[in-house]
Amino acid sequence: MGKNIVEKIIEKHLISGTMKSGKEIAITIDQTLTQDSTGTMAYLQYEAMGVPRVKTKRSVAYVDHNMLQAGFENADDHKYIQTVASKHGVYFSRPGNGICHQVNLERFDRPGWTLLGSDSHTPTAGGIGMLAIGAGGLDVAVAMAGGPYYLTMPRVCRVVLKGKLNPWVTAKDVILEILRQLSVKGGVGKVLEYAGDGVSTLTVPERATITNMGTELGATTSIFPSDEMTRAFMRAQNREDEWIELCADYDAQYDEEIEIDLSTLEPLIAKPHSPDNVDSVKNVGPIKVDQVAIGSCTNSSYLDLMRVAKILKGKTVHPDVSLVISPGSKQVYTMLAKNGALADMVDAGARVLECACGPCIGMGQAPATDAVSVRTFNRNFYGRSGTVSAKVYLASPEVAVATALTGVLTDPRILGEYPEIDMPDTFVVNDNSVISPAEHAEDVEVVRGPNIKPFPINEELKDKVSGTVLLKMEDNITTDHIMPSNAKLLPYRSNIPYLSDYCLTPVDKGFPARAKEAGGGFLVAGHNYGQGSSREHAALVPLYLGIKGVIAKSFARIHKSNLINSGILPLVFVNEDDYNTIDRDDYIVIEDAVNQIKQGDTLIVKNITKDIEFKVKLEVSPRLKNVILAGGLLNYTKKNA
Ligand code: MIC
Ligand code: SF4
Repeated sequence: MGKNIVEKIIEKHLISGTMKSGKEIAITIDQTLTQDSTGTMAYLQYEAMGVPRVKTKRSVAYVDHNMLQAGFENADDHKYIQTVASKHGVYFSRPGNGICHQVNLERFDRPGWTLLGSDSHTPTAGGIGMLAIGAGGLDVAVAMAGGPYYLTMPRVCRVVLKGKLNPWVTAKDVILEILRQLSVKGGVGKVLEYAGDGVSTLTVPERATITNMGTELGATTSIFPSDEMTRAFMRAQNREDEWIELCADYDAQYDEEIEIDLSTLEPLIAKPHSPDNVDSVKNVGPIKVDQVAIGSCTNSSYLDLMRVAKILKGKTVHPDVSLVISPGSKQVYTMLAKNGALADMVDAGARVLECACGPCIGMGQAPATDAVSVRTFNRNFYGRSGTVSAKVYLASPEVAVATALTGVLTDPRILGEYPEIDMPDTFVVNDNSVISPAEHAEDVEVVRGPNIKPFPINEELKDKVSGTVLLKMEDNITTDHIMPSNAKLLPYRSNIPYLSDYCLTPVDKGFPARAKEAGGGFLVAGHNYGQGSSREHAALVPLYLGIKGVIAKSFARIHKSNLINSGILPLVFVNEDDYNTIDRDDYIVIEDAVNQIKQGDTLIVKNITKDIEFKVKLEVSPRLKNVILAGGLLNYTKKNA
């Protein structure tokens, strides 16, 4: 029987387990990437493992998130990452070199290889045919130390792309359409593998836009075949020698299939506050827009920004709109500068920022009170822009730039002829902002500023786990709710005690104080708890606050594994109706927890306040049970070393 692309790559990297969906497997990791807002924690954890030099084929540490240096904190973190990377064999991509996913796509991603990144948008590399997965920093630290990555063998969903996109309709509209169909939890436990005659009409950066935002489906990852288009992109990046052909066998099997006819799509937009709240630009209509932001790892490629520049050329941004543009990488920025496109943007009145995540993670450019912001990014979660009353919409660069010119949400098809941009035969290649690691570790002293504080480590699980329900939440709580990130908080990513005062405050401002007073307890939530980012802080900070377990209707993949790595119980209601019987301030107890976990997958929870019992499931592999019993992955690893 033939194989699909996912099976082909996993088979080559399989260390243990069988490739049966739902079963735990372990794979080797060829490459890792970290970025600075998750990286400090990842390298502190790596150091705690005591492995002198990374064992991957390539590991890269990026600095792209915490770029505003309003105080010493971010600069300190950059210095720590640069020195710790150098000491342990990790390449360092300097601030200014670009957003990790864009740079990795240009310079390092390889078809057929595996990549583990401490950022949820690591699947961007699927655009080149790499099996690329986002994970918590600790998982990435383990991979750098040469350990396998454990995951649940995903179901593979074949996404058949038919036909060709019409002018002004883009890759962003493809993924928005898929989000409209499948929702933000429709991809959980799955990999989306693209196929069909429409694939060959999409360039690698366009494919990468689709795989990037596949993260918003909750998917493990997304992947495209590696074909002649991939080869042309890699040739233009001066690395054709790293290209291999990769496609599914003609008789490959899939767990499910969806079909998208590219020629029927139109410009789409995700409305506040969820990437799956999708409608057509036409239906939403000409609402007044205050801010337009173009960039992020979803839409900041050379092709995207060249089209934007061409549309802006000789025109003026609407007086009521602030247009900000952040190029994705130094390569993109240099090319725009050299060919004059940068001048066209600046001349039209755009505010061009440095190449970094910037406004996507609330690092500056927070919109005005109640403002409408149209962004080419991948997330519009509540409060993420830095302004809680802002209404953030997600769309293609074409919709964004048309809107910046008119001042109202605009279907770009009114702009006339579509500016076709050809893929360059050669990109400007200059890797001088990627610093190679030191040859001799002893030459490097790791620099640790005062902002770097120790991180909390759990204890072995107790027999009796009890506490108060400190907060009851709805469906789709994001990591931006659990551990908000913005210009004021991102500088404290290495300082868990400081962050703890902001945990879950977008849901309930009183939560941190209540948790501290109670000395910890439980959280209760609806479906898809913890969707979004890979930030471990969304588990480490609750751990610091004494959270012992989260009881939810379902969990998002990366967050669930971060909870387990921290030794926090991720429990799922066996009967969803029990969610309705439990309230904030109820006192709950799990008796004989250790034995209950050892003996089965179901645990009895007693609600003492209501004098009732209900059942919860601990849906984890036997290995992960031991991680939980040990009080988290670091303890487990030490115990088994
Ligand atoms: C994000 O887009 O939410 C981030 C910021 O890149 C996060 C990582 C982080 O929180 O540091 C992610 O996507 O994993
Ligand atoms: Fe950076 Fe935004 Fe991409 Fe996250 S989603 S990596 S914050 S650009």
